[in-house]
Amino acid sequence: MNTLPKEEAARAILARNDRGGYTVPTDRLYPFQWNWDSAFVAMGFAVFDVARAYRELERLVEGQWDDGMIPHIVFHAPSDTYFPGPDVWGTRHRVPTSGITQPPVFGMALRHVHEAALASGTAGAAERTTVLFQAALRSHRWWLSARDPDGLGLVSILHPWESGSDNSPAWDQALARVPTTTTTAIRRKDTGHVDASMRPRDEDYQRFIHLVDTYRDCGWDPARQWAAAPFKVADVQMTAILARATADLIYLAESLGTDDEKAELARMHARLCDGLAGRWRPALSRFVDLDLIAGRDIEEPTQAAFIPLVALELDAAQRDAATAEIERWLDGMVVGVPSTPAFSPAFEPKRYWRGPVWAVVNWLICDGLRLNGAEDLARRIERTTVRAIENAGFCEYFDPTTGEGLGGDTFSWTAAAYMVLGRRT
Ligand code: 9WN
Repeated sequence: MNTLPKEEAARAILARNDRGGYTVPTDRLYPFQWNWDSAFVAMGFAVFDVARAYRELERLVEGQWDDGMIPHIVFHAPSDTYFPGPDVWGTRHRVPTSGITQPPVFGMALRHVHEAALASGTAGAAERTTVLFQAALRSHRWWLSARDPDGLGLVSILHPWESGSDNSPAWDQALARVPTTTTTAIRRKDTGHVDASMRPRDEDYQRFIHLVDTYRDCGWDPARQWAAAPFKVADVQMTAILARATADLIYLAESLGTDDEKAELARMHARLCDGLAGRWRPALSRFVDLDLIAGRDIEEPTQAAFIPLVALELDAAQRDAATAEIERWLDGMVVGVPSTPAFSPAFEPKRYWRGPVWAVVNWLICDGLRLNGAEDLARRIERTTVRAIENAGFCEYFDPTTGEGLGGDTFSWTAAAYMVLGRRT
């Protein structure tokens, strides 16, 4: 098998962040199991240890709620280095978890791990995939019923943390309507691990926790939360990941599912792809979110604009426009794709989701570019991502203008991205 210059270091990070079948994103800053991190990490493990890749997904599913939701954090073991911990969430699952979710990369990871299992002749693959396939299907049903009750073909986030892009400029206006009052005392730990200038601001945290307080007061009931939510955004990044994951479940259902499941997944997929296709804005050459409370498009440019490529085959005009727009965002950058482009007034190259480059975002964008026949651009982005990691280390994110590594270091999903993207360059 090919190895990469930093292969050993990447594997060592996954070993070091292993807490017993699940991987923390990084020590101390994020000391629990995170939902979409683990899905990417499972694909990283699949490069060299398929059984461990399955284990990552199985441990995440231990946190799945009876209604199908897979929470954004599973608190398998206590730690006092992160806020907000289980006491703030006050959920009632058998394992302590948060009460919100994160992008459902799970279904994409499951197909990836299953294919790696078949290729390597791993024992018990069909049985393990089947159990996880059922978990994924339940979670996709939850998405459509809880987060698209009006049948728009778009799923909504009720908290910026659900998007995985917590302080993105895309949320600025919608979040500004959320009060800063909280019943929970805010005791941030993140700024003790990472410089405050690279993290969300205190005011963001006040609003984040106001939302947690609101939904906890709803008893975490999806319908009550939907009715009470002061923040409700139909998100193209989330919808695209769900649509793509649904396509991956359809693929798995061919060998592991029933006819009814195949038909149900096909209906879900059509509904999501239709919804997503309607979010293309030719004048902007990208896809846009919809603020359901204000009833208006969110036009702030962020990486989410290009994630739909992972789910949709664009027509030639759209594809040319989207790739030209990505090229514009890369212009003058040492490493792209920036989470917010340099021409945006909101651009802050070192602050978290307001400019920095994230390796896993590039992974999604490049998969989308490939699906849409833009192989050269995909390879270019992958190469610069891998080079940034080799130069700066396995950091949480990177300054696009310098390539400097920022945020937490020894990051699990960056190690996973390195192994997967590195093998393509
Ligand atoms: C809140 C773990 C997670 C990622 C998110 C990233 C960050 C958490 C935080 O870290 O969010 O979920 O406390 O900042 O934004 O994408 O999953 O790596």
